[in-house]
Amino acid sequence: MKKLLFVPAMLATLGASAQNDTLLFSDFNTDPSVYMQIGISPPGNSNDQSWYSYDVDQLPDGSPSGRPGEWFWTQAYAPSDTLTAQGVMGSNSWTNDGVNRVENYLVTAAVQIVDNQATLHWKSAPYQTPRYLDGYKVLVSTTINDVSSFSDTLFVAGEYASLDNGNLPNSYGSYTFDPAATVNPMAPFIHGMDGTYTEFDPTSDSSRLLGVLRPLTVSLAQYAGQTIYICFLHNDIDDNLISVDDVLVLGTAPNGIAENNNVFEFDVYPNPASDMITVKYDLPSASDVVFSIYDVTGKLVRSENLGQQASGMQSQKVSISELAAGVYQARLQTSAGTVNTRIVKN
Ligand SMILES: [Ca+2]
Ligand SMILES: [Ca+2]
Ligand SMILES: [Ca+2]
Repeated sequence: MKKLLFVPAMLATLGASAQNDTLLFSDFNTDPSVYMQIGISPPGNSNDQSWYSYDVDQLPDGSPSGRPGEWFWTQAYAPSDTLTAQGVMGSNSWTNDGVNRVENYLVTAAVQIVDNQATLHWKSAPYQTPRYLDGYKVLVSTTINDVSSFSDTLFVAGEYASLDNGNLPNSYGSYTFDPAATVNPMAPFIHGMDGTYTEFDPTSDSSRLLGVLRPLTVSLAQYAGQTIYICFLHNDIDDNLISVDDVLVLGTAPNGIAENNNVFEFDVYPNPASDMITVKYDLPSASDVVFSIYDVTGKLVRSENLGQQASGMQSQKVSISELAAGVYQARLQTSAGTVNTRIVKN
């Protein structure tokens, strides 16, 4: 009887893992400029392996802080939840312009969606809510990555529009929120309205709570069989800041788990390995290089900044002796793109 129970459990585990490969992941805990073009307009490529952060509105920061016009890497502002936020992408809407919206695009690398099991996960937090709550959208392009190609709306977070009456921190009913910036049939998500993922801010007035990074998920089933780009569009009229963290796409990897479909040579050997591995790669151009290892749930378990490397064939030894036995995805992030390969720890 025990054996009969054991076998189906094994099968269920194997089945689940095939749909939980990490197709895309960034926790922004290390400098994203290794794989992200910051301040550069996405060029309209298909199958582009770079991320892009681009400031369409070009409105200057209205605060004295001199913050960047596009999504920027930061440890400040966003998350009062310091346990989970070692680095996020933040974006500023404080422009003192009551008419024009900021229009800041954070565009992911291309991701190939094999079947209808794929899901997008991320976290977001406003710097302040309900007053000065920033809104944003999650968009998808199924073609190329220029900003005008993001025709699908997956998710909308509403923004602060006005204070109607009263001045109480938890009284969301005292505020109005613009749900979508444009006409959209989707019910808006309002950060903090359900009373969760906020913290009292003792340094601020009573109309402002701090946002805490909140996990969010949407299905990508409609994109089965397509290669897509995902975009976080910060499209808010003059308020404050929003942060995004832990952008993750889970699904079935093309041609089985985490196949090496890379833009340049990337090998790890021996594989399987128990102690030391050699990471070998052929850089098309000089680049900063970050080597990371993720488990099958997409959790980062190891990250090593290998620093600036010359072009050509390079190799580095990395210890994996502390990892538990199992299947992992090894990832190399470079200015030429992000490459992945599957490794097994004995
Ligand atoms: Ca901007
Ligand atoms: Ca982070
Ligand atoms: Ca606003």
